Amino acid sequence: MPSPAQTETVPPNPVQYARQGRIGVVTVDYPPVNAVGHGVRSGLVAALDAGLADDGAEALLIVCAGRTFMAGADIREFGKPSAPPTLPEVVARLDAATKPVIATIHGTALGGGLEVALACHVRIALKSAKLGLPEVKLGLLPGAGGTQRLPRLVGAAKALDMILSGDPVGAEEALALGLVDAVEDGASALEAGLRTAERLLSDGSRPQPVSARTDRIAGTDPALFTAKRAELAKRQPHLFSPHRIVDAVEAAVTLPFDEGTARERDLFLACMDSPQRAGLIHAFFAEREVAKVPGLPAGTPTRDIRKVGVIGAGTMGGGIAMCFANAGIPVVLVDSAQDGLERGMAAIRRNYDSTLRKGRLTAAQLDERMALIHPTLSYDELADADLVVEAAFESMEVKQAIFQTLDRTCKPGAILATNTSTLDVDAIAAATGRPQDVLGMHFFSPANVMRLLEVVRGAKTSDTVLATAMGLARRIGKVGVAVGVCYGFVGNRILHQRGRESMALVEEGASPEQVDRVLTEFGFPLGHFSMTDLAGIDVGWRIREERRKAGDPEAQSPNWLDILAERGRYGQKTAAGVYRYEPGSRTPIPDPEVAAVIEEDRRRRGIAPRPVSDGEVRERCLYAMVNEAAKILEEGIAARPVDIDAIWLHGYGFPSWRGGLLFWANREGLGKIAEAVQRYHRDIGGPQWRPSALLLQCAAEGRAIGC
Ligand code: 3H9
Repeated sequence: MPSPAQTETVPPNPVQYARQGRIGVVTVDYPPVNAVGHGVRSGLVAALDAGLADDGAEALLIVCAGRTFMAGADIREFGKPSAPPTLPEVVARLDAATKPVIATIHGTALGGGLEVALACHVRIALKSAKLGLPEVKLGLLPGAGGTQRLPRLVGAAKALDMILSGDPVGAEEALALGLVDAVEDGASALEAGLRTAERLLSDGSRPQPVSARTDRIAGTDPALFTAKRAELAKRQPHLFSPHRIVDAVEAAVTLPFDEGTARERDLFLACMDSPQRAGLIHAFFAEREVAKVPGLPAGTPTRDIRKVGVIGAGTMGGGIAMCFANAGIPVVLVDSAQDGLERGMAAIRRNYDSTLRKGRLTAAQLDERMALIHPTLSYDELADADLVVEAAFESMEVKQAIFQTLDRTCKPGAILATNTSTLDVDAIAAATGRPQDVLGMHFFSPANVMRLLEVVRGAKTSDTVLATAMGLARRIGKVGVAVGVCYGFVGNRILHQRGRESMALVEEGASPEQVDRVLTEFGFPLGHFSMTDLAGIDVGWRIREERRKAGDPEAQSPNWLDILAERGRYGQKTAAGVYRYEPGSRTPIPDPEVAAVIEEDRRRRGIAPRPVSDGEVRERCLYAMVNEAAKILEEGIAARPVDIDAIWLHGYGFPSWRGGLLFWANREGLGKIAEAVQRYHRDIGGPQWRPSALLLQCAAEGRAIGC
């Protein structure tokens, strides 16, 4: 074993050099994730110089302190002038080191962090480590040799898969692929690295730098790149960086290393300049920013959630139960009818079976998760639950009755949450004697898949209850966003405006297909009407019925969607809705029967259809959303623009490369949007086009919303 440390520390932090016996140890310590920012880059060069100049050091070892290896370049520096040394310069120095350099990886080696490891001569991973190049998720490509070195280790096809998906691989898979040289279990990164370094020195072997290897790329079939380009043109036509990734990996197999690296640099800089990079990085930080709720102090006490109840075994309730079971939390699933309960459990089982078939779950995990969900008809079994989420029928009477029962049944301190999407959380809370323990937890369908969770704070919800729900959101892998009480909260309130314009456009002369095409061309995965078919037309129909009963003047006259619902056309689940569907297919097919219903509806309302341009569809759908979002901010229902961005990114498939609704609006130009909103207010009228005061003010002052 090496002798205890003989310290020859090179200041400054965050990278230190110290010798242990004949091994020079370079330690990166830059919390929270050892991002390779300017200080780390300079520190790495200084520590490398120190190690190379240290006659006592025969090999060098790079390890990281804290929870992870370097998790990538420092994203906060992007968009600012890059201070030398750049990351490509750092990795070039490592590659050319005259002593063997070993990297020991724990936690996650991502992006620029993995590129540092790839430039080392030997890579060791702890068994729990994950390795990947996720730059594509930020609109970038690996810009410090990753596109050139990864194919040299794992072959061009696998490298393309990894860089285009951005998903990491585990240590064992990395070993099988040739990405790492060994996997260590039961040792710290430092111990594993020192052991490997000693072994290497004893063997006297001198591993070749990855840049010098060609065995895995020789003979790569050029058809690989043609096929990838065709696939991307079809599957990701909007995205900029994936196409550049294919170019860069192709350069790895067609050009000498130095030329390939220069090509990678050019392509990287082009991605860096693209607006998609700015949008995707905004989306990355938005996801993390929303966890910090303004006015809710960090460290607010939370309650332990060890057991959860879910009321209602329908599609939503079943999906919600799965969310908790997936996180290892036992669930009591309550329904009022035995057959409803059986259908719900069978649907959950089918869902898990399908995940099993896709290889994303093992049979043992499936059994564990099913065993965590306990179906029952009895509310009494909720007596010791720490949290109950009600996902029953969308009716105030039904929900208030359930909350009265929960108030009687659940232990003091249990949190009572409603999954309502439209009803007043305060009115539901008022049915209990503990409104401070009541809040909304609004999941999005399919609840076990969609990452958004609107955490609806009622007038009396306590800080502890809000903080507990926000923490729980993260624990179950959701993006929790705190919102206030209003009809539809944030997401559906904005969706409602888009829906209203989509309907109006069709009434005036557009077709549902045209509206959907404009929205998918903008980057939404589904158009408004395809989404309606997926969610089920009957859901909105029932909500409108409820509103009609409540005397809402806007909901008085049934629209053409209600007529489709009355005919049993509920959407994908009945293979017919706004579109029709072939058995087993989700591809929407325009249906003349629907065109006739729309025609008939126009006649009934005395509307003479007119041609509607794509530009008008785009403006009316999107600008109405922005106007509503600005009103939501004015009213304090959402605290910050970033909350609205995160809600639309994670709940409604807003294209992440556009950053989010308000990030996009700022780029589109608030002046242009405000002018159009005022024009539509004048020409079309209606409360939806009443301009938001905040929007007008920002436009007049030439500033972005939120600045
Ligand atoms: C790149 O490397 C380009 C190169 O190829 C080329 C260069 C020439 N930088 O997610 P968490 C912050 S591109 C700065 O909550 P977790 C994060 O904002 C980069 N900050 O923790 C948060 O801050 P706060 C490629 C970063 O345990 C805190 O760290 N790399 C960075 O759930 C904790 O983060 C990536 O894309 C960063 N790179 O997950 C990896 N990463 O506490 C991006 C994180 O103030 N990172 N922060 O809110 C991740 O995927 C996850 O953060 C990770 C940890 C898995 C590492």
